[in-house]
Amino acid sequence: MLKIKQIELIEINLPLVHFFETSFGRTYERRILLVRVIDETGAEGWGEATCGETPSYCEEWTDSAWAAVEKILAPMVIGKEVESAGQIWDVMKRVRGNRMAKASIETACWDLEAKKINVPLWKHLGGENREIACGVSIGIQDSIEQLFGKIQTELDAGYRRIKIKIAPHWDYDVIRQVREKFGDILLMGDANSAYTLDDVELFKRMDAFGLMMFEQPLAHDDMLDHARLQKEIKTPICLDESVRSPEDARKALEIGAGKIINVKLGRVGGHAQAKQIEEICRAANIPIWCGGMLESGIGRAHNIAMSTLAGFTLPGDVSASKRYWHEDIIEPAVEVTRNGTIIAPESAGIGFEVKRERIDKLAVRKSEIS
Ligand code: OSB
Ligand code: MG
Repeated sequence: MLKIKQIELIEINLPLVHFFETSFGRTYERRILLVRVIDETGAEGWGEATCGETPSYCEEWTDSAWAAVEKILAPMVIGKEVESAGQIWDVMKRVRGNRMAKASIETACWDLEAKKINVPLWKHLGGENREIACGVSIGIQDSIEQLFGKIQTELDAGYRRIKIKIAPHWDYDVIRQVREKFGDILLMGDANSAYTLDDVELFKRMDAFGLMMFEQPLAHDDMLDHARLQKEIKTPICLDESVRSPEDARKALEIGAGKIINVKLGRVGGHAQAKQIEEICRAANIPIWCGGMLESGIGRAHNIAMSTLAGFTLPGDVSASKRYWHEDIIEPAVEVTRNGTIIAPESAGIGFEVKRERIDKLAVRKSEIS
C-alpha cells in the first residue's frame, strides 16, 4: 500500500564540467528539477525530471515540467491510495504527454517503496545483473583533436563503447578519422534527428565504418521514414526520441523502424513503462540500453537500477558522476570500475545518500504540495 502525503519540488542549477553539444545545441549549465515524495509514515523517495532547459530534445523543459508537477500531477497523486509504485502511472494516466514530469514522481515513489521494504531499487524492479556495462556519450567538439582527446580519456578510463554525436557538419569525415585513429573500438553515432531521407546515400556510405548503430537519425516523431532508411542500410538503427511508450516500441518493431532501442526513464514515463518496454524487446530479441539525459546523481541512480533488468544487454550512456559534475548531489558519487562497469548498490532504494544540504544550497526555487 502506498499513499503519498506530500511532494516537494526543488530546482537546482548545476554547471557541467564540460559543455555538451548535440545537433540541437550546447548546454553549459543544467537546470534540474528534483522531486521528493513523502508518505503518511514519513518515508521519503527521490526522483528527477530529466528534461532539458529548452524544448529541443522533446516538448518538455524545466519550466513545463515544474508547472506540470506542481499544478497538475502532484495534486493528482497526493492522497490517492494505490497498491504499489507500479500503479502511480495509472493515477496520472488521464494527463497527456508530460512523461518526464510524470517520471519524476513515479520514480521517486519506487525509491520510497523500495526503502520501505528495505531492498535495493534494482532488486525491487526485478533486476538481474548487478554489474552493468557502461559507455559514454561525447558531444560535438570544436575540433577533431579535442574529440580525439576526449575519446582517449574515456577509453583509458575503461568505458566499453564510445558514442559520438553527429550532425551534418560533423559526420562522415569525423567518423572516418576516429576509425583511422582508434581502430575497431565499439563506436556509434547519435544524430538527434539531424537528417532526412534525402541523406540516404550518406548513410549508405557510412555503412563502411561498421558502427554499432546510428541513433535517431531522422525526425523525433517519425517511425515510417526510419523503417525506410533501415531497409537501405546495414548499420542497425537505434530509436531514441521516437519511442515514448510501450505501444511505440511495439509499433516500431512491427514496422522495422529500428533494430535497437535506447530506453530513457523520463522519455517513457518512469520505471513501470520502462519495464514494459524491456519485456516487449526481450520477447522480440531486440537489444536495449539505458540512455542518459545529463542527469544528476538522483536520475543517474535510477538509470543504474533500471539497467540491471535482463534486457539491457548493450552498454548504456550511464557513466561516472565526475564526467558531469565537480561535486554530485549524492554520496558516494557514481564511479566506474576499471572494466567500464558500474556495480549497483546493495543499500535500500536508489542506494545512494542524497546530500540534502548541498541541494538546499544549490536550490533556486522550491515548492511544497500537500
Ligand atoms: O540523445 O541521448 C541523447 C543528452 C541530452 C539529450 C539527449 C541525449 C543526450 C546524451 C547524453 O546523449 C547522455 C548522457 O551522458 O547523459
Ligand atoms: Mg539520443
